Amino acid sequence: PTEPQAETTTVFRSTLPDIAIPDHLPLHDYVLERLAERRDRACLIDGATGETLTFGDVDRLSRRVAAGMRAALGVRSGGTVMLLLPNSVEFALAFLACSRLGAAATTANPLHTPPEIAKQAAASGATVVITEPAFVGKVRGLAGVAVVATGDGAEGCVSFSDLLASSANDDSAAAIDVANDVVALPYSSGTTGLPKGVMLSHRGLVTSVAQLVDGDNPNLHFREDDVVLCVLPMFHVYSLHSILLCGMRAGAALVIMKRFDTLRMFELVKRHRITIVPLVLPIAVEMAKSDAIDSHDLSSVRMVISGAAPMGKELQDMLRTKLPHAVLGQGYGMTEAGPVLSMCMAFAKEPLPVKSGACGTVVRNAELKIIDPETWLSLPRNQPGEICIRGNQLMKGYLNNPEATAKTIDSEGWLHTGDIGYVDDDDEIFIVDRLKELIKYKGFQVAPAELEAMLIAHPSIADAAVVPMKDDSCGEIPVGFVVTSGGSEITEDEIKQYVAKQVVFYKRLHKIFLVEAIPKAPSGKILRKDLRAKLASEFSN
Ligand code: 4UV
Repeated sequence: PTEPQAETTTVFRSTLPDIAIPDHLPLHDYVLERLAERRDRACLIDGATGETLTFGDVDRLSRRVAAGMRAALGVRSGGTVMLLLPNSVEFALAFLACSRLGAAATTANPLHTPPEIAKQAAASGATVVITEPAFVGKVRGLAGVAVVATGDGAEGCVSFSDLLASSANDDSAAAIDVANDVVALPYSSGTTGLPKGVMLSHRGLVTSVAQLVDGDNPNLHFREDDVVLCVLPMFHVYSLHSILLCGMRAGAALVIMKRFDTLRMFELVKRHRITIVPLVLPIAVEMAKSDAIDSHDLSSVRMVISGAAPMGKELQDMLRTKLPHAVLGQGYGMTEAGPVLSMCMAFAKEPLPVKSGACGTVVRNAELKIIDPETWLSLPRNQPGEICIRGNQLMKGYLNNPEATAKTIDSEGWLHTGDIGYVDDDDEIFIVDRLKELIKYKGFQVAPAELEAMLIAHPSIADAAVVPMKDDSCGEIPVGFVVTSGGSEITEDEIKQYVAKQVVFYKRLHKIFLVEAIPKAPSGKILRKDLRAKLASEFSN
């Protein structure tokens, strides 16, 4: 009985059969495949104005934007365009336009600071940035980059309305190599280090969308008569994929909200009879705690999806009592995984019962395994280990970083997520811990390496480490351990300010602990587990 179980790999698969995926189609053709029968149906609804674009409008206007970008800005197959936009109709049109041109859209949060934007623009090789007039000041100085501003435009910029009015010919449609051409280039730090460009190909995204919404019994059953709330930011892969692309493929209408506001959201649900609400933990917390939830008619909501960060059983149960008409469940995604690894089976056309706290069952046309992080040996059901996934939906790799790619996707094609979880007797996945350094603040990524480099660059700081601290409303908050240089009198507040000035709001350090030394392994690697344990015991409250 001491026999090693080496050669046997326990591979978990969806409980649904595999499906045929039309992965020969470029992404835009795939999501608009049934255009002819949906031309007059609502596709994008601007939540603020009620203005509605039909599928026909979206098709026509995205062609114009593509033609305009080609003619006025020289965007070609293989090029890169940065979308620095809040949720908007323009985001959707520009994304589809890039797809049509065979160009990659690299998405970024418009609240990023100018240095953060400049870094991504340069690393991604973007030659065009599309943004709102309010953010033009952040990108004016970028060398070799043309700026497009939405609305009436801004001085020195190409205006988005001019692209929309383009009469340029679009019959020069790009020949797209679906397996190789990158259509989306979101940035993610993955399991370690600094943010990197994640190359998602046409084939990868088509596969991932199909895994959710295609087939006779879709895992995520979006219908043509569904109205999906789009409040999660489209620049993050969760919303881009599971709201915009899945919604369009299924023929549902999207109600676009620029920024989250509980009351406004309840009003929009009522006005548009919204049926599907994808959210992240902090929105779920706000909803569940809001007194207004009881005085608004939310009975149209039939599905509430939570993802991007853990949602505990308690919150899930609380939300369930507030929204008795809705099915509640989780999706589990990771940018590099294409992005979706698993989805709640209660969302299927033929739903299955699920447990609170589970984050779904592995998607179809994919393989998932759980391994011992030390030995890489595969583990059986109910034993926690590192979650690995394999399939055509995975990223092609990190842009210009084969070394980081090889550390994430092994030679057998398995992507190592850095998440610790197990698969139970009913094939449901539970995430219990994170092996990787990544911090998730309200579902947003915070890369410790980025903040550590910034801290160490300060003349009064000798060493630093950044780790997550549990937080009820944000999920996790980044906190820093800092060793000051000899004789320095720098205060915790000064350190916090120094970082806050350079980064977007969600990367700010919430607490600083001045310490004598940062615990490190002989290799020099920060012992993050020790610091997390220290936080949990000594520094809590
Ligand atoms: O790379 P990323 O920022 O990616 C995401 C994507 C989430 C999605 C995408 C499509 C969906 O339909 C959906 O439901 C969710 O978050 O961060 C990846 C890491 O976030 C943690 C985990 O550590 C990933 O490696 N994470 C994501 N989803 C969950 C989660 C979850 N449901 N429970 C716990 N942790």
